This record gives sequence, structure tokens and C-alpha cells, in this order.
Amino acid sequence: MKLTKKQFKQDFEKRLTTKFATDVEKAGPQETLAAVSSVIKAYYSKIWQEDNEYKDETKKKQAYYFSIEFLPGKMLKSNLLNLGILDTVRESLSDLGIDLDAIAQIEPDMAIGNGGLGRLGSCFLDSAASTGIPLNGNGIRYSYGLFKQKIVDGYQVELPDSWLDNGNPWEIRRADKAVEVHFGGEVWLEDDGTGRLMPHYRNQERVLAVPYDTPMVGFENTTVNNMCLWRSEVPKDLDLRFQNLEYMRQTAMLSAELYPDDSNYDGRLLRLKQEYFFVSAGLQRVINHFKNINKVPVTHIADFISIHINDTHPALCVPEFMRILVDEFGIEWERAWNITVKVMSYTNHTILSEALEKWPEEMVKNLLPRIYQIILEIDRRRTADLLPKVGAKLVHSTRIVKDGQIHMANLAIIGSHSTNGVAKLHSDLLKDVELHDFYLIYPERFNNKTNGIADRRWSQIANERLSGVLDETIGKSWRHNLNELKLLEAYKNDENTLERLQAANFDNKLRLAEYIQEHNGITVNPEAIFDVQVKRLHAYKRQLLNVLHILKLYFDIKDNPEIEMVPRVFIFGAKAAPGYHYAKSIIKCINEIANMVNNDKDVADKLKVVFMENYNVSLAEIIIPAANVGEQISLASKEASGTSNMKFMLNGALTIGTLDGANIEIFEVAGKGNYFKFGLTKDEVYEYYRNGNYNAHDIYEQNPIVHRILDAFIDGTIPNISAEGPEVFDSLTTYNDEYFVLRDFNDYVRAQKDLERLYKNKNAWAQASLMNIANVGKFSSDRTIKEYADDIWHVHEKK
Ligand code: C3B
Repeated sequence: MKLTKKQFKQDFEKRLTTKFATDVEKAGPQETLAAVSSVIKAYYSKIWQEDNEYKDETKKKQAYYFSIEFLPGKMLKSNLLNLGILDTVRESLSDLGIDLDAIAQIEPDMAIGNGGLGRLGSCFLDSAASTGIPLNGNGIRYSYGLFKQKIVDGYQVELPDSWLDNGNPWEIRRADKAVEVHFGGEVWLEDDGTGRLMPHYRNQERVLAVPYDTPMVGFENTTVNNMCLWRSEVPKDLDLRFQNLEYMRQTAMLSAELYPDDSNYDGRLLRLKQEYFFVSAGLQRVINHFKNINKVPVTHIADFISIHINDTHPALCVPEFMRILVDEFGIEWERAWNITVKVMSYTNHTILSEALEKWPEEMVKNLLPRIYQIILEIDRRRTADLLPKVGAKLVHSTRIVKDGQIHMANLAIIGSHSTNGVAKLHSDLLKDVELHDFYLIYPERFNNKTNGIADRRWSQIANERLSGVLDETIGKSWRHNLNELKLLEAYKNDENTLERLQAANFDNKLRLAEYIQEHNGITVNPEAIFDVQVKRLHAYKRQLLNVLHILKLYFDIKDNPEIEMVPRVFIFGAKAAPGYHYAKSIIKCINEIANMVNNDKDVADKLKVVFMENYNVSLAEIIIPAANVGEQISLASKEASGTSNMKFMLNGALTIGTLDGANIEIFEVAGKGNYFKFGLTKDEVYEYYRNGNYNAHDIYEQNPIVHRILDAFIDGTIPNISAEGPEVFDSLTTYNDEYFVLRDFNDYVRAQKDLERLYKNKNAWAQASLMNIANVGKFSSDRTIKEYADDIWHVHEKK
């Protein structure tokens, strides 16, 4: 949009008066932020309204991304960038003595997701809007987002994230579009007089679902899509004379908390309730909208909408859509089923069995009696239909209802026309191993969509220094099309460019060093290699492997304090799920090792270990641009894709990684010599599984370095881990090292040495870094989302 400084200042000052009865001089930071946000909201609202009208008039097909998590982070700068007014607003505020970055800083992160899954959803919504693809989000407006992590005495402590305390300037509450969602009670079927069985209900619990719309503003275009988040409330007409506080509490709980504690029955029930809540509310709204806009029978709905099931959490979309078509529109079962399969599509994000949801039949039956009947009927008809075609073995292995449980992934695959994985290796594993029986029955449904990242946030917003150098070197076309970064390759031998790229990275390192000084009280040397592992803490991601290598370096120094070594700063950021005991023990170990290393005089500044508290999207935006090395060291086959690997590449860090997830595709395009690969391949891992011949204890016994490092966990070398040390030690020895940490250790050390060698050659390192940036184009989520739009949803870009 076009905006002059004069206009913005006028709007801003007026807003301070009308909203807060104050002025620039007297306004506090929260008031300033709220007034700026409110002015920006007014700017995009017009575009939003016009785009909605355009969509309604043209009646073009729209897609809906149903996801129980989103992780947008802060929105102010992203909205400014996308509206094309970031510089104008920055300068205007500066004229008024206000620092945009300082006020942007206090905006709370919108953290209604846990990690990669939620962040991918937000990258997709950004990319869809930016490429003019009509894709809308549908999720839950949790009153409390992902917990805030504090580190106390080395332990993770979880604090609630009350991100809505100061209101959310971006959202619009649409009370007029509220719908009801029903739970429990009894259902029975009665002939409606025409021979059709219709459901009747008694004693259902009613919940009001109120949508809050948050605009997804496209990058310098006229598209504004919607992210609809549902809040649970008590229906207004309900008689609350008796002050049924328990009912009110339960209703509020439904949208209170991201991922309720699933270690007990009530917590699991609540999670299932959340899943149905946002699925039912979302589908009702989508179908209501369809009916209002299109004057065609609902049997044509597959031409107008596409519903995406993001991981198994929204898999109830399948039976709920069937319920609406069959019970509410009176469509005959087979026809309704064909429509449902056409409308639905599903992405699998992990092969870890604990994440493939299963719900006890009893639970589903009691909470969602009608949905339970429909699931049984889907399962019954499919079994009858397939038995003669594919035989009992295949039918059984792929059934939705078995062993007293509802298998949500099976439901999602069977009820949709497309199932995709999120990187080539992962999609192949689905076809060949994990979902092989489904693949035999429905080969045409399987496909791959390698993940991507909303590159504008991870470069233009997070790394202005690098962006500036890129503009000066190759022009600005890369800002619109990330593939244009390829132009940078021509400068591979240009010393000046290499120097300026490294200087940008160095400035980002200074910024991070300052942050670390302030928050951790640790002084780090900006000349050191900044070696970063940021992601959720999970055994399969193998933060422990990184830790063992750090201990190796530490002992190398202790044995020979004069040893020559490129100084390193190892940086961790990771939250552990509150109930994941082992992950929390690893956090404690990292912090105690950090204390030991950082305070050891022999080490000086050769080695520093920093655990950064409360890793989130905003912190990622500070850490990743400062990295030299990104650690992507999961056991091959376990990380479906990973997306931080792409963010590091975009920012010029080199990857040290296994042949897992999207690392493989990153290595392919980065080119030989520009990454450090190590470790078992997925085939070798599966070979071990087949033969059952992995023996971690042998490695411990036979490798003196490993022996010494592991002993440090139990012999008091690392202080204050008398409970956690033995736990880690046992996991690697007694319990045979589930994720092959010890097996990959030697090769990891070898790759780390290669890395150090390259870093010593400043020019060669800078060239490798440039090659990473130049070849990152493939990993823009603009590319990914276009593939979903073309191949799966069949929705089209706005021209
Ligand atoms: C994650 C996977 O673990 C990552 O490999 C992947 O890059 C992202 O999804 C996005 O596809 N994931 C997650 O964060 N939460 C889950 N429940 C399942 C997968």
C-alpha cells in the first residue's frame, strides 16, 4: 500500500488520543504498541474486506487448513513488511522519538503451538496469502499458549503464558458467526417416515464456539486470508440461575490450554474434546459460508472447498463432515462418502508411534456418540467392500476400529484422497514401511510435499543486515522470489561480497552475544564458531549426542590446556514437554555441564556452553541469523523433515547433520563441501531393527573416549546431577541406547573435525556459506504451498 510519513504520523497521533486519551510524549510502550497496531489494522482491514468480497463474488474454490496448533510469533513487523510500509513506519516513529524495534519487542509471541508442526502451519498461511492462494487456517484460540520456560537451578520450570493480558490487537471477535458444538448424552436412530434413519438426541452438553478472525496479510499484494480461532463459551440462553460453576469451568477449559496434560484420563478426554470442538465448529462455519455464497446443492461442495487435516488431531473432520452431509442435508451415505473423500486431504508429520493418535472406543462412544456410530459404519462398509478385493490381512492391518481403539491416522487416510509426508525420505518411509499396507490399497493417494519456510520472516525481518547485503549485491528480486538468490553464485569468488556477508553474520553474532550476556551472564567470544541446536527437546533429536561431543572437547582441553582449537560457543534452545521426564533430565545435564565448562579456568574462552531460556519464534529470529553451524543430528528416519535446518541455510549457516528428513534435500542443493554429513543411514538403522544386533554396552566397553565421557555422568565429574546423570547413563548402556547415540558418536566427532578445519580457512567457509544462501530457494514455503494448491487442493492463485 501507499503511505506517507505525514499520513502515518497523523493517524498514529489521532489514535493515541481517541483510544488512550494521551499523546506521543505521555504514552507508555504498551499504549504506543496498541496505537500503532490499531492503525495498521485499519490499513489492512480495507484490503481484507475487498478481498473477501472478491472471493465471494468469484466463488473460487477455497482451502481450509485445520490444525490444532499454529505458531505465528509476533505479527507487527510481519504485517508492516507485507503491507510494504515497514520503512515508512519505522522512520515516522523515529521522527517522533520512538524505536520501532523496541515496541515490536514487547508484543507477546502468539504461541498457540508447540514446535515444528505449528510453525509450519503459520509459514503456510503466510506463504498462501503472499502467493494469492485462498487458504484459511482453522484452530483453537487457547487462552494460554505454550508454557514459558524458566531455568531454575538448571531445571526447567513451566510458567503459564497468559498472552492475552493486554488484548490481541489483530483479532476480530465475530460473535454473529458463533455456532454450537455438542458432546455426550444419548443418541438413537428413528425412521423419519420415509425409511431413513434419523438421529435423535437427549442430554447433550452444549458449548458455544465463538470465532476470532486474524488476518493473514499477503506480501505486497491484495490478498488477505483468514486464520479462524475458536473460543469456547456457555451458550447465552442457558439458564445459569443455579450457577453451575462446574459446567462453566469445563466449558472455559475447552479452549484454555494448549495440549492439556495427557498423563491422566481427564486430560486425554479434554484433548479429544478440543479436537472435536474446533473440527465441528470449523466445518459448520465453512459449510454455512458455502451455503450463503453459492446457490448450488451441497452435493457440489467438493468443487468449492477443500479441507486439510494437519496431522491426526483434526481427523474427526471425516466423520463430522459425514454427519453434516448425511444427518443434516439428508444425502445418501455412499454419495456423502465420495464427497467427503474428495474434500479431505491429510498430512502425516511423524512416524513416531506415540504421536499417531489412538482413542479408546469407550471414550469416543461416550463423548461423541453419533460420531462413534458413523466411524463404526465407515469401518463396517469399508471392510465389507474391501474383503473380497484385497483379503483379510490387509483389511485388518488398516482398519479404523480395532483392539478397542479408534486409529486416527487410519481414519484420516481412509477418509481422504491424499496422504502426504513432509520430506522425500519421510514420504518414502510412509509408502515403503510405516503405511505400506495402505499404500498397497491406495497407491494413488500417496505423495510428498517437502516442507518449506516463510522466508520473508526468516530473512527480511530476522536478518536485516544480510538482506541489505543481498540487495546491494544481486538486487531485490530475491525478496519476491527466493530462487533468485541463485544469482549470488556468481559472487562466489568475489572477496568483497564474501567479506560483507561474513560481516553481516558477525554483527548478528554481536547482537546475540549481547543478549547472552544480558540473559545468561555469560561472556562469549564473537570470533568463536557459533554452533547452534534449537528445537524441542526429544531423545530422537539427540541433543545428547551434541552434549557428548562437548564433553569430548572439554576433556581434550583438560588433558592439554595448550591444545589448539578454534573457539566454540555451543548454543542450545529447547523446551521439554512438561511430562517428559527424560527430556527434562537432559536439560538439567546441559545446564550443569555449561556451569562446569564456563567456569573452568583451563577452558578460558575455547569453549562456552549456553542454554537459552524460553526458546520461541522471537528468540529464533535472534539466534539463527547469528549461527555459523546448525545442528540437525536426529537419528536417520526419525525427523520427518525439520524446518530449522532450512532457516539456518537461508541465513548462511552450515549444516552438520545426519541423512534424515529434509537434510538430505538440503545437502543435495547446497553442494558437496558445503555441509557436514555423518552417521547411520535410514537403511542401516532399519537393518539394526531387523537383526536386533545393536549393542551399545560394547561401545561403552571398547571405546575409551566414550567410556570416560559416560562415566562423567555417574562419577561426580559433572556436579549436581546425582539423579539425572545415572538416568542418562543407563539410557545409553543398560537400555541399549534407543537412538544409536553411541553408534554415531565417532563419525560425528569426525564431521566436527572437518567442520573446524574448514572454519580455519575463512575464505572457504565464507564460500560455503554463500553457496547455502544461494541454493535455499527450494525451501521457500511459497513453493511448498503452491504444490499443495496445485496437486492436492486444486485451488488457484489470485491473478
Ligand atoms: C514436526 C516434525 O517432528 C518435524 O520433523 C517437521 O518438520 C514438522 O512437524 C513439520 O512438518 N512435528 C511436530 O512438531 N509435532 C507433531 N505432533 C508431529 C510432527
